Amino acid sequence: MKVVTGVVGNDIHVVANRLIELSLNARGYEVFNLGVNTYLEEFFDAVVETGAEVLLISSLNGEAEGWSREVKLLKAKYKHLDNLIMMIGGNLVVGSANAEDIIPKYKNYGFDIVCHQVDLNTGLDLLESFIKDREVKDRDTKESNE
Ligand code: B12
Repeated sequence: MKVVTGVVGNDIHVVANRLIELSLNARGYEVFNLGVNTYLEEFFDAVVETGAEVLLISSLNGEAEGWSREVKLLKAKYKHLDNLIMMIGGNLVVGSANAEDIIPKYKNYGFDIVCHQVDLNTGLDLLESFIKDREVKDRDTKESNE
C-alpha cells in the first residue's frame, strides 16, 4: 500500500518524519516522503501522482490547525480522493489542549485518524485497524450488492 507523508506548513522538525518513513517501510508500506516544510497542495499533488491510498501528515510545531481548515476545500478541488485515508498526528495545536477537544475538530476538517501526542507505533497500529475495518466494510457492501 502506498503512503504519502510529510510535515505540514513551515514546520522544520524533521526527526519524527524520518522515523515515520522508517517505521512505515518496516511495516511494508511503499513510502513517498515529502519531508518538512510541505504545503497541503503538495501533499495532494503527490497523492494524485503516486496513486497513494494513505496520506499521513505530521505537525510538530502545531501549525497544522491553520492548514487543516483548507483540507475539505482542496479535497473537493482534486476530486477522486473520496477513498483516500487521511491521517494526522504529532502536536496538533500551538500550546496545550485536550485530545477530546482536538480530535472532533480535526475529524470535521476531513481527517479519518487523528493522533494528538500519540506515539508513532500506537498510531500506526490504529492505521492498520482502520484499513482492515474498511476492507471488511467494502467486502460487505460488495456482497450485498451482488
Ligand atoms: C528539536 C526541536 C527543535 C529543533 C528542530 C530541529 C529539526 N530540524 O528537527 C529546532 C531548535 C530547530 C526547533 C525549532 C522550533 N521549535 Co522545536 N522542538 C524540538 C524538540 C526539543 C524535540 C523534537 C524532536 O525531534 N523530538 C523527537 C521526535 C522523535 O519526537 P516527536 O517530534 O515528539 O515525534 C513523536 C510523536 O510526536 C509522534 N508523531 C509525530 N508525527 C506523527 C504523526 C502521526 C500520524 C503519528 C501517529 C505520530 C506522530 O511520533 C514521534 C515518535 O513517537 C521539541 C520538544 C520535545 N521535547 O518534543 C520542540 C518543540 C516541538 N518545538 C516547539 C517550538 C514552539 C519550536 C519553535 C516555534 C520555537 C521558536 N520559537 O522558534 C521553532 C519552530 C521552527 C519551525 N519553523 O518549525 C514546540 C512546539 C509546541 C507546540 N506545538 O505548541 C515544542 C514541543 C517545544 C515546546 N514544548 O514548546 N525545535
